[in-house]
Amino acid sequence: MSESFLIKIIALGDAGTGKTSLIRKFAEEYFSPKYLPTLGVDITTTDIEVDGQKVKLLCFDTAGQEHYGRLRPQYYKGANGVILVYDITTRPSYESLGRWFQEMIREVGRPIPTMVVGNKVDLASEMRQVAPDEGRSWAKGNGCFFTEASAKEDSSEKIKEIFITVAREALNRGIHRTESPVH
Ligand code: G3D
Ligand code: MG
Repeated sequence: MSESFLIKIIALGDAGTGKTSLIRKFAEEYFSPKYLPTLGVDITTTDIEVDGQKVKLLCFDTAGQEHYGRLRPQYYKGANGVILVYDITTRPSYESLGRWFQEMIREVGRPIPTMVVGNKVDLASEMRQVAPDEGRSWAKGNGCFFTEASAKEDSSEKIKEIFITVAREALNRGIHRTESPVH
């Protein structure tokens, strides 16, 4: 039996970009979020396999309050990976990427595997405000993975790849834990 790893992924990005929707779509088949009122976060736990390794993934999501002030350090504490979300139809959410990324590095203490997600691509033809190349080049410049996605229309399998990519990178870099960060 292989050892089971724990990986904590935190969702970052402006309110309304689709963080909660992405996590729900990813965890559709297992969805059972636990709300921890003391932290002001939703935690979704899923057991997945990454390249034959068993991984317990804990997805931390802000419970509607992106600016959670004094709770912030606990949200970031022990994070092993990030999904950093902007909305391709709302340019300011793209312009916020740097602020979220810097805050993450400050709180976690080092860069950790990060996937930048340009969400709501189903609305691209009518409402796009950020070109795919802009997202891609921001991600590349900051050492992050990049994808565009639609939490609304993409399959659960496709959204799952976002989380698996981050988890795989964390495993490859030895950034994981064997004990739950949730007490
Ligand atoms: P957040 O958790 O980042 O704040 P949410 O974002 O997941 O709550 O999503 C904010 C709104 O955007 C929701 O609409 C949600 O349904 C919508 N949304 C999320 N992802 C997508 C997407 O890929 N495409 C489209 N078209 N909409 C999306 P409401 O109206 O419920 O506020
Ligand atoms: Mg939310």
